[in-house]
Amino acid sequence: MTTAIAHPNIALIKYWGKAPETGNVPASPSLSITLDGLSTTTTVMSAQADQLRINGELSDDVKVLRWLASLREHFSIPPIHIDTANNFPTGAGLASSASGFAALIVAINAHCQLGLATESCSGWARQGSGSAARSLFGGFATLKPPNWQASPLLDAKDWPLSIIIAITDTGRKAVSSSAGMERSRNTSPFYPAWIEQTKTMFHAALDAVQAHDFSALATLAERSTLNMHAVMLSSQPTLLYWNGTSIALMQRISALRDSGVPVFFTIDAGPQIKAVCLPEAADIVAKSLGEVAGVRQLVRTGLGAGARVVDA
Ligand code: 2P0
Repeated sequence: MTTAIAHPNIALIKYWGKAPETGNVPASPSLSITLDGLSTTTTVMSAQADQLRINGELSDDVKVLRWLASLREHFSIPPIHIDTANNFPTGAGLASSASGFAALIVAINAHCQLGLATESCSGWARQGSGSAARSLFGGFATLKPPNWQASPLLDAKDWPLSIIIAITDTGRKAVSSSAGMERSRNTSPFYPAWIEQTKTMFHAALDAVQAHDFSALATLAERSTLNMHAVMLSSQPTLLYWNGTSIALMQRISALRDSGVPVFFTIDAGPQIKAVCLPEAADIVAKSLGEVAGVRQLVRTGLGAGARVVDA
């Protein structure tokens, strides 16, 4: 029996759209921060037949089962029980598939002695879910060509940032990320510009992180979020992942920054708002976001470590 833990990550330069080749390859590079407080814990044990449990319930999640089948085309993996649980809402724009596939490949790699290096685990995690590739590493990570395995960029301790997640709705999203990306690629008139712009912004963001330039990173990260949501909104049918509270939170964070507070927002395919700030601003940001009507819960966290085995 082997247990692994992984944390979700939030992309600051986002990926939304896949390349034409097989293997779940993104169409553009991305840069992320791995979180600390939220986690997926996954236990793998040898069994008579495969079984998957997600948050205690038996599941036949097609994404996981297909991924396991493709892993078995390359490695000898006996029947296993997989028991995986998140300490945060699943499928609600909090990157549960990122921490999920990262924890799963790390647990299987150790349990079945596949002998994969972390970068190779990242490549396998990506085939399950693009963003999962980045959760193999802690702190700041990138996912880029040519091999589309993630790489560590900066350690969590080298530039500690605080993250305040404002949860506005815990329901599952109506359109999955994979389906949404395909819809955007096929129908948004802005999609080609989005991909080109992301490549440029990715390089600028690498410089901002290496220089610890919060203000430059804030501008780039908010532009990446808004460009991605512009592509989502201009897809047909439209992909509107926000609710009214999401918009109120964006306005609140913009007002805070205008008043000199070092904070910016980032939003994935869901209605939750993630505020990223320098640690000294975390109290004031949390207090301010907590006052916005419609916020159900605030989760405060920092930058965390990469996926790892915790019990073998
Ligand atoms: C990202 N997202 O870069 C972007 C920003 C959400 C918005 O990658 O189809 O679950 O499984 O590869 O990784 C979420 O999509 O999609 C995602 P698949 P994934 O984090």
